[in-house]
Amino acid sequence: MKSPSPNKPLTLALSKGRIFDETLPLLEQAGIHVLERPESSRKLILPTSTPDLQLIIVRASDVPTYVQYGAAHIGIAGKDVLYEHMEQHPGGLYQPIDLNIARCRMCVAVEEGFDYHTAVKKGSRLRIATKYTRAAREHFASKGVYIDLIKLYGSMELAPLVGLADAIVDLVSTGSTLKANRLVEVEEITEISSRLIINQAAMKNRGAQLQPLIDAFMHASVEQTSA
Ligand code: PRT
Ligand code: MG
Repeated sequence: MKSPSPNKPLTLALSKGRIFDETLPLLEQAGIHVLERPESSRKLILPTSTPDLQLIIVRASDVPTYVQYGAAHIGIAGKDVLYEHMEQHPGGLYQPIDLNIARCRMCVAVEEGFDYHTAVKKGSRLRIATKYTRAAREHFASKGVYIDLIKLYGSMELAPLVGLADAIVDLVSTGSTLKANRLVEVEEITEISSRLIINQAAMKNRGAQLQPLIDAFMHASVEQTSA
């Protein structure tokens, strides 16, 4: 696993959308201003007011990969994404801080009217559609429920409505997506928030440069949590 060249700016990998939006205030609190918005710019590398820090904008599920391989020194990713990533790539990443941003919960949901708890009690085999195959497999194994897993990459809410699955494992924040699709949450699997992740080799080689940034994130996330 290579560590990025020491003369290059530190690179922070983020996904656009909620993680970017909720990271901005943390950066601002650390006195770091992002000079362009990913929504209005097509650039994938965004400069900041700090010359030795740049951002790269990647898919949420790709953030751990960029950091693991050292293409970014540091990143922010949801625990949902990290848990799935670590199945194939255990180790290689420090995860020092829970930033408490982009909070939601991972849960099991079914179409209104489907009696999930009775199906589980009867020992029925369930078809589960999800992007989170590791979390789903481990959740149902711990309950002793036999499942067939169907891997999807998005719009999981559709699967029960068209007969692709009996249930989905997905993230819920306000609950309005489930409601709009006549689905109900029947079980919470875990709470989710986003963590700071750091390339292990970068921590060794550029620790002195990284530490103030880590401290700033730590400080800003504590401020935010107690605000
Ligand atoms: O969108 P893309 O396919 O590129 O990837 P992504 O969906 O993984 O990225 P993004 O930016 O949508 O989410 C990034 C991270 O935000 C996730 O990895 C989670 O850790 C976190 N997060 C927090 C959420 C939500 N809340 C959330 N509500 N991620 C997704 N959702 C989706 C959920 O899957 C469902 O479709 O929003 C919908 C439900 O929202 P409510 O408010 O209607 O309940
Ligand atoms: Mg999304």
